[in-house]
Amino acid sequence: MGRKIIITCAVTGSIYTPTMSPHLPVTPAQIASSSIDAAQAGAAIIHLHARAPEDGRPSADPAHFREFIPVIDQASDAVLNISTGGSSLMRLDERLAPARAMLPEMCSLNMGSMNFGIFTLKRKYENWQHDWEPALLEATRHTLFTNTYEDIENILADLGDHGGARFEFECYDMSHIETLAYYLRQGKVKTPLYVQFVLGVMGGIGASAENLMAMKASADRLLGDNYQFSVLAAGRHQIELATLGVILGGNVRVGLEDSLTIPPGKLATSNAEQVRKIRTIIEEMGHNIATPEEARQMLCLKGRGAVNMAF
Ligand code: KMH
Ligand code: ZN
Repeated sequence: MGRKIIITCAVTGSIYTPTMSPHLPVTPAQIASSSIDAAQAGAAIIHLHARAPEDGRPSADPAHFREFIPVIDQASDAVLNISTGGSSLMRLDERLAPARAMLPEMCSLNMGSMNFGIFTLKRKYENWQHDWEPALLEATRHTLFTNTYEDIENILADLGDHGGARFEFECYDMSHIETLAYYLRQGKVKTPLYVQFVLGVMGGIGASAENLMAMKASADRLLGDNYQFSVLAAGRHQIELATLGVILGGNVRVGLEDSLTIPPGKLATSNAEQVRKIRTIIEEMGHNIATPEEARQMLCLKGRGAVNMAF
């Protein structure tokens, strides 16, 4: 018998920039329609960042989220998962503002401070649409993505205990699973934990099958039966490592936030195209995709009725 597998689609993020793909959604209308299309294609969870409408730079301004959240909410019953990572260059209070206002069913929680190097993407492009693009990429050479213990605890208390959100625990390396296990032992996190194994970000663990299997073995040892997992591989290994994630018993995350391409090495023309690709693989393996309602049950989410969509 097949399993129910949750597809998350992360539609825009803060890594890639408008010059890199004409298909990256950056305006509120594009983010809304791309999210709705991804949900229709089979994504039960939409992971959301915002961008400034005038030039597409990463934004955590709640006003920018407000321009697309109600549109997605009207057209789809997908779980809306709000990033608390924002961009590695934002201050923590900026990063948290949209989730604090919206009190979503789910939000991301990055499990450690790290280098988050996207400066190497610069060398592939020459004619930038906006000056902020190469400047933002270069800035990651000398900045840290800060997620201290205190930051993590504040997010757990504020958005989790108070706001009722469950978390996509973003683990970029084995050490982040150790940190999550510490909070499990302390009784500070609710089960089932939803662990996102993040591979392929420069500064975190590399995108390889061996590394994914090592992450899974580590989580099995440290978290036991208390967790479910999903796999995200940044860059061109996105689909193949998501496929391995399915084989290993997990769920998947795709989307243009993490990879602009689709096998065999072409630019993906939409988020929905990546969702359809992984959905086909899941179904060919004899599994089913989870609906948003099934994802809510699997992850014990509070339900969309408890979200402040009119924030
Ligand atoms: N793009 C992922 C590698 C977040 O939003 O909190 C990281 C991410 C972080 O999704
Ligand atoms: Zn994100």
